[in-house]
Amino acid sequence: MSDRAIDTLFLEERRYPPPAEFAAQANAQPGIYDVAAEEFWAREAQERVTWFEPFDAVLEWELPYAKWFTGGTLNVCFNCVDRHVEAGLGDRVAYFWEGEPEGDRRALTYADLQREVVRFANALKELGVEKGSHVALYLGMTPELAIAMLACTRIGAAHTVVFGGFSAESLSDRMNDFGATVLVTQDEAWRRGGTVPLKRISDEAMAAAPKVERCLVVRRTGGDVPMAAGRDTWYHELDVSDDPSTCPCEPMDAEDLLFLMYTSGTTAKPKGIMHTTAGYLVGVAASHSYIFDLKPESDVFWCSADIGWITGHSYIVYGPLCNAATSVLFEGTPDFPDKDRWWDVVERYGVTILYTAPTAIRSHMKWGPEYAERHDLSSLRLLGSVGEPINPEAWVWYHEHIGGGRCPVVDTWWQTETGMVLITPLPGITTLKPGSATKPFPTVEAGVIDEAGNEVGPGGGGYLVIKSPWPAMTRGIYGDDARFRETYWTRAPGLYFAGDGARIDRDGDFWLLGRVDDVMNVSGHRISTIEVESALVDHPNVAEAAVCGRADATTGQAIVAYVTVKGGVDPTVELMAELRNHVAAKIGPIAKPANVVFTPELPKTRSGKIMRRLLRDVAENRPLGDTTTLADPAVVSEIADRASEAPAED
Ligand code: 7RM
Repeated sequence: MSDRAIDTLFLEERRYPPPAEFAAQANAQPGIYDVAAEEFWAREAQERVTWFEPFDAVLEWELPYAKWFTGGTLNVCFNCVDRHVEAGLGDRVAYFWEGEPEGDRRALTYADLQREVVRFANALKELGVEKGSHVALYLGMTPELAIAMLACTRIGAAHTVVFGGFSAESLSDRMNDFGATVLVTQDEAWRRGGTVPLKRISDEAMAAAPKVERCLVVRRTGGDVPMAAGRDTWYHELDVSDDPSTCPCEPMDAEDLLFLMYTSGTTAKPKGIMHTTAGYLVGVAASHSYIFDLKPESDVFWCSADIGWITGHSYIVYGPLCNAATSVLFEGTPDFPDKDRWWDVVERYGVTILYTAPTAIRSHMKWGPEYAERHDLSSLRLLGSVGEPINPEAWVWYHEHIGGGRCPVVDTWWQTETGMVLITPLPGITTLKPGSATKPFPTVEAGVIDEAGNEVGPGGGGYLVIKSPWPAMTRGIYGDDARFRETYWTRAPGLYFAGDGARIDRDGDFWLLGRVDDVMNVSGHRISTIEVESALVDHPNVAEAAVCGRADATTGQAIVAYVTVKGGVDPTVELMAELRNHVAAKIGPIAKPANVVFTPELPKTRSGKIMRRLLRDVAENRPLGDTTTLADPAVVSEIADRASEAPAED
């Protein structure tokens, strides 16, 4: 491809070099990219983690399974809690917890956290949990969720956290696959002023999970819940000690199982992604420190994800606590009781680093900047994004309206399977481009390959692969070696296949194009759903857009755009035509949507990813498949009604 042809693929020309003051004080300095992988990670492992026994080897790599820091022993809870108290940091706040009901808030110092974790670990021991036990955790965003995770790691039990929005069937499926013997839950969770009956759902799940013998119930709302004698125990009724000497931290092998996180793949059965002790901890702590430029003594870090997802595990619990950070833990939602709730939280706690998702940013864009303007956000110094490709317009809005134009934005690409961020800017080093996750993290080798497995040059689209192991990489799918090899390691021999499309530009910066099944093929041209979505969101009347391809006899696929307009805008036929032309003007006539469907909401999973499979079903008039993972299943039938009314255009 000619240089000019390449450049026309990358329409985004805005550049944000690192501010000089930020660069001067940054944790990551340019030489960080020059260190060899094993040297880099050996140093990180020695400096960030306290070992009971030192490791013998940095890496043993037997594709597709890596072992890191073999021979070493350590304890995750000791590293995240006890050693900070021993180092005199007991008075530092670990979590500012903001409950959903206003005024319901708690600050937990590291000393508080140590006492709470010891008490919880002793409670788990009362219920028979021991080293090697498998414990399921089904709680909302309360301190007790983090405390329960740490309590498991303290005594050497492995956990799986099931997101509190999942159904009884999802919970029992996961508990059965994991072989959990103990479930920790809470009476109810608060949700937008109402309650979610977690214990009742747990009862239904336990009825279908015969291996679960005991259930520990944390009181949150005080709602009335039935307790099964012999099986269920109220946490607050157990009389157990919170003295650390009653519950020492169990020495664990570097490669002992730390947790499973279930994630959906292309089949109905979710995969239990395994993460182990040392590599995961070192990976999340190092990446958290460099990517978010964490200064533990002065920063207040807020990752708005739910702990029930990998983002919460790595960047609310394990990474920040290992680094002795102060974090915000928020139970509520962005628009309850009003749309400025987040900005109230930022102002109240003086949040300096905010890490959130494009879907949340687009909601705030839709509501308008006036909610943020009601609050003093001047404490912020760095912003992050994760979960989906971020549309350049959303990036720029975030940078301007939330970051006041002064905060670098780190767009971090990673997955449940990668455990830690793998493609990201380093603030203070990287020149930012809205919409690009920019460069592989130090020591990470990423590339883009074509169908035949050959490396694609600058500008070419292809499959994102990772070429060498990294410490926090998954150690496989629990109980399913064949599926692990098949899903991630067969596309190209020896390379980790992420399932995402990507392009690399002439500067070596990565542009993520969405899941590979989100790549459309229109008349032989590969067009990513995200490219068209970004063009639509670039239009002043558009709040949010989701795009999919539908089968077309002539062109292979035709583009269907589902669009949510901003408040006060009329979704007229004229606007439809205008949007189609806008996309054509931004990207080229080839990307012009064949249909535009206006809809008040887009169908999203509970973690905020747009469910394109459902949009395709609607676009192709298929019966709607499984909608149970949607945050709001009613949205999709409403969209189907509107789509059937929408005129198709040529
Ligand atoms: C952390 C997380 C993983 C999938 C991944 C991508 C998408 C995540 C970005 C992104 C573009 C990003 N884990 N994804 N981050 N796409 N830019 N910065 O989300 O397992 O739940 O999802 O999310 O498709 O494969 S996850």
